[in-house]
Formats: sequence, structure tokens, C-alpha cells
Amino acid sequence: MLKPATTDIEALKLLDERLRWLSAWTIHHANHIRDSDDGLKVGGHQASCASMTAIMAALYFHALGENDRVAVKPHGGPILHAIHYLLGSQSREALENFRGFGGAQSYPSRTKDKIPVDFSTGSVGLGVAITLFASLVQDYLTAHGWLEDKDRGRFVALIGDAELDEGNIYEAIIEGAKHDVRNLWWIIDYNRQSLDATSADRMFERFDEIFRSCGWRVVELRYGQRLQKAFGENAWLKSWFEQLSNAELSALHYQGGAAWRKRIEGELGKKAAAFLEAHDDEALAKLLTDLGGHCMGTLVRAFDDADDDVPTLFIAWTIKGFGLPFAGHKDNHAGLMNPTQLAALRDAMGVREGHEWEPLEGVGDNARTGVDALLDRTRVAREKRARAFGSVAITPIPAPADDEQSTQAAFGRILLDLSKAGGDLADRIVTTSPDVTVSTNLGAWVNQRGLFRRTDMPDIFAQSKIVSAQKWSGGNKGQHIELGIAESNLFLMLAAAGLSGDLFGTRLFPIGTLYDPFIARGLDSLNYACYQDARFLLVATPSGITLGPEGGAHQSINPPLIALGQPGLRHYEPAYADELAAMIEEAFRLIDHPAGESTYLRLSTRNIRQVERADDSWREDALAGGYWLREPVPGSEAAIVAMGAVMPEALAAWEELRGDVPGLGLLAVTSPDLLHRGWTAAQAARWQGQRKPSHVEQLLSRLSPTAGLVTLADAAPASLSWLGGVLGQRVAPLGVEKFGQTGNLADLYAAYRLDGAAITEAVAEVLLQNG
Ligand SMILES: Cc1ncc(C[n+]2csc(CCOP(=O)(O)OP(=O)(O)O)c2C)c(N)n1
Ligand SMILES: [Mg+2]
Repeated sequence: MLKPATTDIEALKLLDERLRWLSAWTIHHANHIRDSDDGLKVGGHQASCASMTAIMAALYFHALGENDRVAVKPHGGPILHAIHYLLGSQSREALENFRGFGGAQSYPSRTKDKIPVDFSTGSVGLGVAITLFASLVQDYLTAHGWLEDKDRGRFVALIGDAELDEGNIYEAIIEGAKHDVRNLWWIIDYNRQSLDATSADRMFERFDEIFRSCGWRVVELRYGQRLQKAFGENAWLKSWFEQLSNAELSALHYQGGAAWRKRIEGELGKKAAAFLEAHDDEALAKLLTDLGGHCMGTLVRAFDDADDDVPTLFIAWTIKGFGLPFAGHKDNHAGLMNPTQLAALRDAMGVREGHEWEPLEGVGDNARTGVDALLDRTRVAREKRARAFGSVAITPIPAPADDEQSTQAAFGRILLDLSKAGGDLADRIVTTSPDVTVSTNLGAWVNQRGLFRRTDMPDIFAQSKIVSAQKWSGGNKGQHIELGIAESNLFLMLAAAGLSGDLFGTRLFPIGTLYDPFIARGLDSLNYACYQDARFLLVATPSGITLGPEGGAHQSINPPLIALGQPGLRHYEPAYADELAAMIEEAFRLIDHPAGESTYLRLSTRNIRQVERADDSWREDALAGGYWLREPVPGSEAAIVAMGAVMPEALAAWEELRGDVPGLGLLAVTSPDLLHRGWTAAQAARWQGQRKPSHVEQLLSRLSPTAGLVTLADAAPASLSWLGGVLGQRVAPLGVEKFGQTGNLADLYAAYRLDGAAITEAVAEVLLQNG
């Protein structure tokens, strides 16, 4: 790689200053200048930005190639906007509306910001780790022949040092080591301050050890060139400096030159006299704050030197709030300059009052050509990449034909059949699972399609002729990415693979499997995937107390409620295999549709007798969230409403009660989530003059307005009890409200009131209330 000319370093320094000014000004404008109607604090993080403007200038205006993708630490968002403002791809209007409705977002957002944002960030740690999985996806696409070498890039995470406390980062690097991930740069803004305080000194020497042992190269950028030179000439100064704690250093950075002098004089006496003599207070402060992360020469050289694909951790020492009046103050995380301080900064940076938004204000005429040339040469995308949708034909998915089957087994069969039938869709499916591939019935698919490995991995057991149902060899055409047991990694893997159309222009159909209760373990990562509009199919199985003897700790209760509250994720809970097949087909369609979303299937290991269908009329309603499995007589006074694996109990109760309760209906709910969304959407539409009732209103209006509903789910009863609010019908909700335990189904259903007796009692209850 060409070494940049010296003038480039000067131009980069000027751009660093521009970023420091523009990010501080954008936040100041939003807080102190823009009108506020509601008196709410707007906020923003001037100190977090000032800490890494040099790093981002060196990265964006020098190091990044056109295919490189970056996750910017959430509180550095304003710098990213300033960069695009300088590049002409962000508008002044959006900056003036920072944190306002429709303006530049507080934290970089793929979907809401107008500038190209490669990865959204906000929940610290997740933006870091997703870059690792995106790099794995890049390797996957290359291995499968979908990405040319010229389109490959590097994945960069800009990380706040306190983010390193998030455990998901370590889960990710362990997984990355197993998969030999490459092309990663993780750059730590090592300002040694978090939100609350300065960071613990004891972790100082640990992070590099942790990363090295996972196969990373660690590059520490501790001192800038000037400070390094001074330390070279004065070894005593270096050893004194290095024994200061984080808190002491930060305090001195905040207090400035006079405090440094007093401290050095007091502790080093005569030894330091000549050195102190040669520096006035300002020069002293300037020298001792010349840390690696603020020194353009140091940054540029470090980035130039890392020109291979070895995953690299840069620890760039910085000062939080560098160059601002609260630099180094432990309370500066959300600190905002007041107007007087801002005016002083403006003057110091050569910005004329009234010209604050001028992109290159303060850059002298002589320097301008160099700065303009650097901006022109900057290779990062100015525009968002058009999202690639509609590229794959979704073929019909037939349902397995067995008379009795579980939805989990049917899922395995459907994937096996898809694999055998072959075709574009099957080739684009990539499956992944955190060590529950076999127990979620993905084994047969993996036998067919193989594990993904960049280098061939023989199946030693098969070679040794040891009998096993799992024939797992790995190679670069494999389609299953096996993960260790870390559910957060599963969701980040799904997020990265679910963005492959956006990041690489090639649509994948990612399917992840895990046990339903363990969704909670990776919940924030799941939310993070949905927030970015990644598209995937999540298959959670087994679920509920229907697991029986398998026991309490594996029995999920609240995931349907989680799904009810999770945007971007559609919950389906099938009872029968044909419903499941229709849902999988729909999920694939939603993955490849501009207005689609991800799908969560909640499946069960319970074998149940399949129902006879006269025709396909159930299908459309099932995909919309529910259908009448047994039609009520119009105006009926009661219905059983059931979801998923408990359908046999609901059907049996319906059979038993229909003589006594004429017109009794049985509503099969396939998605409380969709029914609820449809209901609220129709309400909102009514206020805009549209009168079409929602699907759930249409279903329930077949009953009398005073009808009673007995709802039944192997889940928290609140998943369905809200149905009573739709038309004001009475509800007796049955479901699971206490932690599960082991037992056979009959005992468990009796204990948790999911059996026929409970349904009968509940129907009696609602009818009695009517009387
Ligand atoms: C998961 C999560 N927990 C808590 C927060 C609130 N939070 C935002 S920034 C921050 C500390 C950040 O410190 P650091 O990563 O060192 O960034 P700096 O601002 O110092 O660059 C915290 C706790 C968050 N955004 N995400
Ligand atoms: Mg920090």
C-alpha cells in the first residue's frame, strides 16, 4: 500500500478538526439552538465524539476501501454524519434536525438514517460482534461462488472501551476463532472512561491477552509520535507516566498543564527540572495528551501496516472529550458545553460566528486543495446500496403426509425434501444452530448439505466406519454453520446472514434453530437483528410444557408474549404439518420481499393426529393469524380458541361439548401476533376513514357480541386473553402461569389446566356468566 504523502497527514489533521467541530456543533445546535416545544433534554455525547474524531478521520479519509463495512460505536454517530456531510452525502437539514423526528438519528441506524450505515448500533457490544459474523458471511458467499474477490472487503468495528465489558464480544471471538475469521479490524477508542466513571485499572493488560489467545493480532497505539520521542529522550518520564492510574491520568488531562507541572515537580524533583523548563504549561499539556489515538501519523501508519487479512485489534489510547473543556473529566459522558464554552471552542478552532455549518470553515486557502483532494479520493460509498429483493423464486412447499406427526419432525422433513428437490431456493438456504442441530431435527438436512468450513473437514466417524445417523463432513460448499452454545451468536449470525442482500447484493435464506426457552438468552441480539431489518427464519423448538418428561427448565412460557411485542418478527405457531409448510413458504417469501420481515416458528415435539381438510380454504386465514377449524353457528354464544400443540385437547373438548353447547366453534389461532397487529392497524385506519374490519374482528364477529371465549395455549395465557378486548366478548383464559415441571402429558395438562376437564369448566363458566 502506498504511504500517504506528508500533505495528506496535514489534510487528515484538518479533517479531524472539522469532525471534532461539526460533531460538537451538531449536538450543541440540537440542545441549545433548535426550538424545543416539550422541554425534553435532547442530549448527545460531545466527549465520546471528540475522543475518536482522529481515528475516524484516518479510517474514513485514508484507510477504508470501497467494500469495507463499519460498525460505529453508538455515541460516535454524529461523527459519521459529519463525515458524510463533508463528503456531500448528508444534508445540513438532517444535521440541524439531529435527534429530531426524521433527522439524523442519535445512534447510527441502517434503516432510518439517509446516509449509508453498514450496521446499526445502540446496544453496546452488538455492533462489534456483528462485524465478525458479517465477515463469516462474506467467506461463505465467496466459497459458494456468489462474491468475487474484487468485491470483498474488511469489517471494521469502532468500539468504546467500556463496550469490552459486554460478554457477547467474547462469545463472538471464541466462535470466530473456530471458524478462522479474517478481515476484521476492531479499533478500541481507549479513553479509559465509561458512562459512570474511569475504567478499572486491573483490566489493563488483559484485553490484549484475551484477543491474542483467540488468534488476533493486537496493535497498541499508546503514544503519539511527539510523546514517544519525549519518552525516548526521558525514560524516567515514561516510567512515571505509566504508573499513573486511569483516574489519575484522566484528572490530570482535565486539570491541564499547571497540574501536570506541579505533580511532576513534586514527585520527580530535580530530575525533571530541565524538561519542565523547556515546556510552558500549554506545551506540557499538549505533549502529555499526545496519545496514539489522537496522533494522525501514528494512526495512518498502523492502518497501513495492517495490510493482510489477520483479524486485528487496535487499542488506540485516547482522552474522552479531547480538545473540549471537559476533556478527561470523569463525569463528561453526557456532558454538554454551555454556550460560553462553545463560543470559546469556536474561536479557538477558527470558525466564524454565523458560519458554523460551513463544511470546511477554518481550513485556510493553502490547505484547501489538499483537503478537497482527500475528500474526492475517499472511497466509502456516498449512497445507500439499493436493497436486493425479489431475486429468488419461492417454490411451493409440500407438507409431509404422515397421519400423525409433530411440527418439529415435520420441519426436519420439509427441509430434507427441499434439499432433495434442489433448486435455487434450496441452494440459498443457510442453516445455523447453537449446538442443537440434531435435537431440532436439522440433522437430515445437514447430512445432505454438509457443514460449512473454509477448509475441508472430514467426517472421522464415517471414515472409521462407525455407525451414526449424522454424516457430517465440512467443506466450503456446506450450507450449515454450526455454532457453539451461545444464543446471542445465533442471532448475530442470523442478523449478518439476513443482511447479506444488503451488504453483498446476494440474498440468502438463513434459518436458525434453537430451543424456545433459550430465545431469552439472546433476546437483545434478536431485537438487534430485527432493528436492522435483517431477514431470516427462526425455528424455536421444542416449546412449552408439552415437552413433558424433558422437564421444567426447558419449558418455555413467555416467548409468544415476547413475539407480540417484537417489531420485525412474525410469530407463527402451527398445530399441523400443512400449516407449517404454508408458514415456511410464507417465511421465505417474507425474507425476499421489500415489505417483508423475519419469522419465528414455535414448534413442538408432540405427535398429533393431523386433521382432514376438505379444501385449501383454511390456508389464507391461517397465514393471516387464525381460522375456524370448526365453524361456529352464526351468533353462537361460545367458542374454544386454541393455539399450537394443545389442539387435540381443544378438538376433543369441542366434540364433547358441541351437543350441550349448540353452535360451539373452535378457532385455531396460528399467530396472536398477526391478529393483534391487524386489529390495531384497522383501528388506526378507521380514524383515517377506512372501514375494513381486521381479520380477528371478522373471525370473532361470527359469534354473538356477548359470546364467551375459552382460550387455550401452551404458553402464558395473556398470549390469547386479549382477544376479549376486540369485540368485548368475555374470556376464560387457560394457559401456563407457573414454572413447568416434569411429568407425562396427562398429568401436566391436568396440573396446569390445559386438559379437557379445564376446558369444559371454562366453557361452563363463560356460559353461566352469560345467563
Ligand atoms: C447494552 C447497553 N447497556 C448500556 C448502555 C448505556 N451506555 C451507553 S454508552 C455507555 C458507556 C460507554 O462507554 P464507552 O464504551 O467507553 O464509550 P465512550 O463514550 O467512552 O467512548 C453505556 C453504559 C448501552 N448503550 N447499551
Ligand atoms: Mg470509554
